[in-house]
Amino acid sequence: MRITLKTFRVVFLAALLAASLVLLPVANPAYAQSLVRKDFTTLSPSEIEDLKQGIEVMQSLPADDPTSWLYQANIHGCPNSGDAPCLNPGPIVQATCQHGSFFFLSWHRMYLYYFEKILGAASGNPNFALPYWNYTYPNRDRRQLPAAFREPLWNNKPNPLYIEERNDGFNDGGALTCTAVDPRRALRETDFLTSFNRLLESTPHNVVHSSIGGWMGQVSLAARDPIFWLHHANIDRLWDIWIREGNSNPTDPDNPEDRTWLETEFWFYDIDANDGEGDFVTLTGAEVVDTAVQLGYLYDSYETDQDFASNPECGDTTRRILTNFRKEERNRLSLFSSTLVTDTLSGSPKVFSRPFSSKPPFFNQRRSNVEPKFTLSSATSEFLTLEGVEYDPEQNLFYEVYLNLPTPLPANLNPYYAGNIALFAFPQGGDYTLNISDTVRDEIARGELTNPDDISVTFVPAALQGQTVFDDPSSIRFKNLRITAQ
Ligand SMILES: [Cu+2]
Repeated sequence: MRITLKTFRVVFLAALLAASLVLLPVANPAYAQSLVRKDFTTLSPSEIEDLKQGIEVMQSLPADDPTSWLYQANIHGCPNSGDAPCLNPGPIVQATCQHGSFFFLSWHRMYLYYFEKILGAASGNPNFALPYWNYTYPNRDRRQLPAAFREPLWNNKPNPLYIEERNDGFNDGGALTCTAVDPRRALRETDFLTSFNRLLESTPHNVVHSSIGGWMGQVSLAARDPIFWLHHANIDRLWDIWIREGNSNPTDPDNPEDRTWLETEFWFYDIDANDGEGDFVTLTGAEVVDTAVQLGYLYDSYETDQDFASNPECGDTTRRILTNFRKEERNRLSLFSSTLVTDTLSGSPKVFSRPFSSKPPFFNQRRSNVEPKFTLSSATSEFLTLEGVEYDPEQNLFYEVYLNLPTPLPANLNPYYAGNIALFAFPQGGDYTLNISDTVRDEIARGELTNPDDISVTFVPAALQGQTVFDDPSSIRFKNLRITAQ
């Protein structure tokens, strides 16, 4: 059975009672009735049929029906113009997705919860649960779009899982890069509001959106691609993995930020509300912290394979891009003034370094707030900021960021990797900041970084494993590049 809002408090109380008596979660009655969201690759053929069936039914409904595919997608975002404008200008749930805020994880959990009920009802399977795309693996086959999403036809008609607009390559079996899916940086953070939520939103979340591209690369259309929902189920699962590793969500109602996270209400459409008639309802963060007890679902696995170093393919694409670039493109880089950089990242690597050296075309970047003696204490953080970022709304690639890459290139680039720049739902004109402290600290410890003025930054475009040429690259423009210590 599903837990509806009506039964939720009863179930919650029952679970509290049970939890006080029983230590094993499997013995908890609330767990026993949970739906289990499965890894898509483990679904049976009939479960895949149910998924396709449900999507097809939702897609057949008119866009002003709150249970239709377009209405549900428009809750995330909808285009303001063009041939597919916002079709449901309802006052409450249009284009309300939360990104770049500490509601990112909780809002998307609520969104998936109500969507899963609608899709389940449309599928005809009373035990339907939303599957997840488990791409957080070093193995290439896990990083491919599942085969069922790549076949244009299903029973001699269009396959609802197939979206032609995706980046070239993914529908042909191309794979996400290891840097796109690696959740380790996010998972090792310990504070939900200030770091974990934000880092998980960046990688893998934003990076997977930008890599898949097409509809997935744009907030206004992303949820129209069925892989969106499986991608977000995996992000939701990673949140629970982090909890199971001993971390905790905001809990303190006396702390204003915690209270805002716990108590802010968001609107959705619940098919079970109003005695099954369906109605608009609200949920808060406090009501979605325990998926089994409060929402009635679990995941089939809470593990990730994080041994990315064991796959020699990880990092290989970046090496090939940089090797070609260093040989052939070196002289094509522009030279910038020392006080203001206005530059565009667009489909080829860029290196910025200081001080200006005799090796053209490197760039002399003023650096502020640097401590006179170059150490980075544990209390100090180093940030790389792209100021005044503007970008094509339809992103189809992201950038890996490396610090102080040596020449010639080392076999292993990982020690120089500082993170990703992926723009999805990022405010136009805003400052994009990356915490590079860990990489800087490691390079100091290895004796490779001895002078703060010697930092160089390399941006390497990426989308698909093995892709070294970017034919119609989306661009990112910024007004200045800064590195600061705080
Ligand atoms: Cu998303």
